[in-house]
Amino acid sequence: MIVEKLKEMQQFFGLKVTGKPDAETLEIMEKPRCGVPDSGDFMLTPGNPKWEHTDLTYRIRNYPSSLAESDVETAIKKAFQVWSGASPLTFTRIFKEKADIEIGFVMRDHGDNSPFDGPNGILAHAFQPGQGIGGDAHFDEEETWTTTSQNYNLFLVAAHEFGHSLGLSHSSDAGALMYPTYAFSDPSTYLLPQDDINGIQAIYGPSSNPIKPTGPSTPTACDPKLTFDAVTTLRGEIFFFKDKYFWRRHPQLRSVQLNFISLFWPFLANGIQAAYEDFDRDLVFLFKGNQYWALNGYDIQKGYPRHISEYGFPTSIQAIDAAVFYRGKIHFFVNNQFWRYDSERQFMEPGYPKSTASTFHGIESSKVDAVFHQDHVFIFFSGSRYYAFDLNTRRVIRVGRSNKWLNCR
Ligand code: 2NI
Ligand code: CA
Ligand code: ZN
Ligand code: ZN
Repeated sequence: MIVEKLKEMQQFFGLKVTGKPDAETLEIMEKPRCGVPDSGDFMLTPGNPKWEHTDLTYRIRNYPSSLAESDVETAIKKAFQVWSGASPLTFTRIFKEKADIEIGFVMRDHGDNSPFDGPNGILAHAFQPGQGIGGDAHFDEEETWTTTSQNYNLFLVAAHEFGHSLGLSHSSDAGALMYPTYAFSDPSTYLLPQDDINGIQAIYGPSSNPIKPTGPSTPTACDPKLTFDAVTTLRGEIFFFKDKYFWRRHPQLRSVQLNFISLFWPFLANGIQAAYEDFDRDLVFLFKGNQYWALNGYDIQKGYPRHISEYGFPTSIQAIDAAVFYRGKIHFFVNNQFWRYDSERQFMEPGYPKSTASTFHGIESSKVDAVFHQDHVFIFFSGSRYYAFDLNTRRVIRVGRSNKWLNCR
């Protein structure tokens, strides 16, 4: 069992797969991880193989039964553009042998000692740069290839495989294209993640484009400048939202996991701005712009998203910074003020908004990013700091770095 785990880890980090805790394995295991595993970096293929010319050619040898030929051609072309946009490489389609990168849809045993396995599992594989089979990409013909969010999007898988064709190995950055597990992203708005840009440029140098491309970065838990978009409890756990991700923390286990918002709630927007848990109704409410959603665990409630004006906000309020539910009242923070909504009687209480600093002495910043509560303490997040405000003594009892909540020092 431990041997299997060690093997898995060695494979992941590109070490020799021995199943034994040897020196290089121990070194990786002892690296500080801040309770968030696998937030790391791109990796080059061992031996650093690369193409010695930048004008690469490709050929589509055959087509899958699951997708129209023109859709395959578009997906492949777009997948190469992902890499040509971030490097000096160019890709030209040719129609006769032998292209640098030969592309084929094959199944089961197909003569390279790496048989495919039918639907799911292994989706595709590609060979590192080199002569002959080097650079070639094979796709499992038994998958259902799509141009949509249905499994599996050919563009995304092809872009991943071509990373291998160019000399990249798997990355440990969960947001990277070269991460070893498939995760859907919308091809129409796809940007090559920064980790993959760093990887391809480490091999081939920067793009010749005068406008240097940059891509989305996966947030790192222990970045001292880390800020949150929204924080809420959810059935005993704490959820910290940031961009298209959230961290999920179990209070007793002290373990923290990074996840995609879209993996849990495919219908939700990225960049959630505020969130609270309604304990009385076992619902979590999430806010972005003037919209909000109600969730019961994984499930969205009927009739959502709704407009925040339903809480009684004036039309001048178009977004909420932070929200917390406490004893039947919802506190909504907007800029340096807050509103209070009576959740039982369903109305905005009179006399609001009030200045945040005048009610919560010590919360002086002009804006709160996120807030949640533990017992009778509100935990405010503003920039890279948090403030624990005791509702009984009505003062700040603790301050610290926001990322302390992700077990960073
Ligand atoms: C995952 C598994 C796979 C082939 C491709 C992926 C993949 C990963 C990330 C994205 C898209 C596709 C993104 N974004 O097959 C199973 C494991 N093997 C053999 C590979 O990793 N092949 O490349
Ligand atoms: Ca398969
Ligand atoms: Zn193959
Ligand atoms: Zn791969």
